[in-house]
Amino acid sequence: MESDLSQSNFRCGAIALLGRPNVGKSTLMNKIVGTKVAIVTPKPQTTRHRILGIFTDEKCQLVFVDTPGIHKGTKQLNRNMVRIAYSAAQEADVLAIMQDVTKPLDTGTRNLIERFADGSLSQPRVHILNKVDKVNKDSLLPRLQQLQQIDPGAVAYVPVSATKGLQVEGLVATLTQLLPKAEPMYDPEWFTDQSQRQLASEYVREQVFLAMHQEIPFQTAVDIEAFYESASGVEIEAVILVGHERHKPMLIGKGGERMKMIGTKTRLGLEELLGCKVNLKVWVKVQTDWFDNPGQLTELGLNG
Ligand SMILES: Nc1nc2c(ncn2[C@@H]2O[C@H](COP(=O)(O)OP(=O)(O)OP(=O)(O)O)[C@@H](O)[C@H]2O)c(=O)[nH]1
Ligand SMILES: [Mg+2]
Repeated sequence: MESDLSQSNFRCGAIALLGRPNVGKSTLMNKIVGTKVAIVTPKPQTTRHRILGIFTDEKCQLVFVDTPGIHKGTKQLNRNMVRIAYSAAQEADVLAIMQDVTKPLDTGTRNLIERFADGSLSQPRVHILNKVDKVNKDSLLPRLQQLQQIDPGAVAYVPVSATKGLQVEGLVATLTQLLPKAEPMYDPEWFTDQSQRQLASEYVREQVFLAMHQEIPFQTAVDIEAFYESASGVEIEAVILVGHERHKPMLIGKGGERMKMIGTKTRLGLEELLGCKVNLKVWVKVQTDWFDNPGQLTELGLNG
């Protein structure tokens, strides 16, 4: 591969994955990269950071920039998340705008597309219609026509299934052609820019999102207080921050059962990711309204 990487036809660039929450941006990035670099849950607003997922082969290096779903929110955290998405779009070489075809093309999605298609950003736009495994093929044609009317200037409209991998190879080929001819930006062995510590924090948060309901996940953050290698593997100490006193017992569960489950599932996921034994300790701490406190958001790396 090394000799091929230095060929002048090699393409490399950044592709911003943009869209409403829950459309499958992180799922698609993980599928292409081949590793869970971004957490995925059935709940909206799962992604809070800008996360890189790097795919390299002999012809190209695609640097995906996964972003938080674009949504309306009054809390400082939500405003920061949306700002992260728009600034990732400005810096990318290609805009990949994703939607969920199992849901009608609603006003929020339409506004989002119009905002990117209004000429203020000059990069090529590719529309990705995700979750085609869940819909009848006949419903796709009217959807594509509707989309072409809203954004006739896009270079491609690609139906895919991120979970099943349908049309994903074709999408990668389309995106590659839109990237500049350039040398790789990252070591071909790398698949993300996140540290193992950041990944550990996200893996804990994923389990909190999966285990909890209503507003609790959205008002929860994870801080890794210690992460170090030991003779037996990796030692991790994580603190789950909850925004309200009443959330703490709910997260811990009867006799600590829920925390135990969150800890075990996180540990198993991290052991698979890191390829070694993980010793994980998790605590819960109340930090009132952290999601509206700029200082705390900065400390958690969530300041946008
Ligand atoms: N059936 C089906 N489900 C999918 C597909 N892609 C993603 N999903 C599901 O959609 C849900 C949301 O996926 P995510 O990848 O977290 O979505 P996201 O766009 O990153 O969401 P945010 O981070 O909240 O903006 C998860 O339950 C996924 O399993 C798909 O192709 N088909
Ligand atoms: Mg996501």
